[in-house]
Amino acid sequence: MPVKFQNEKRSEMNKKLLPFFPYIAPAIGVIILLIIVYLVYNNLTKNSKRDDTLNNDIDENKLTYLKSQYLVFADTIETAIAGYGTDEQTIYNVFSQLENDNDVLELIQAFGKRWIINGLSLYYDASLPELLSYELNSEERSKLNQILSNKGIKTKF
Ligand SMILES: [Ca+2]
Repeated sequence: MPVKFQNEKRSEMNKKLLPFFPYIAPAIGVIILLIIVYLVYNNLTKNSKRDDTLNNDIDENKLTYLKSQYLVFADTIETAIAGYGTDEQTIYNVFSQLENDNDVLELIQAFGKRWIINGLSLYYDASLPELLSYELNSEERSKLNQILSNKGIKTKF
C-alpha cells in the first residue's frame, strides 16, 4: 500500500539522520555566534556614520576649522576612550581647541555613532555625548564644562 510504503521510507530517513541530531543545537549556536562576531567586526572596522541631526543649529560660516579637522578631533577622542580607562587629558585638549558652539556641535556630528571596544565591554552605536557621560565622572565632566564655558560656549555635557 502506498501509505505504508511512505511511512517506512520516512522512518528509514529518520534512522539515517538520528546520529546527527546531537550536533544540530551546537551547530545553530556556532552559526549564531559567527553572525554576531561578523556584525561586531563589521561595525568596528567601518567608518563612523556622520550624524546630521544638528545641522539646523550650526552656522557653517562660524566654524573655526575645516570640516575634516572635526573628524580628526573625533578620532582622537575615540582613541582616548577606547580600551581600559580613559585619557581625560586628551579629551580636555581637544575641547580646549574649540572656540564656539558651532565647533562643539560640528564635532558631535563628525563623531556620529560609533562602535568602540572599551576593555571587555562594547559601546555600540554611541554618540559623543553618550560616551562622555559613560567615561567621565561628574568631576571630570565639570572640568570639561568649565573649559567650554570659559570660551563662552553654551553647550554642556
Ligand atoms: Ca575606556
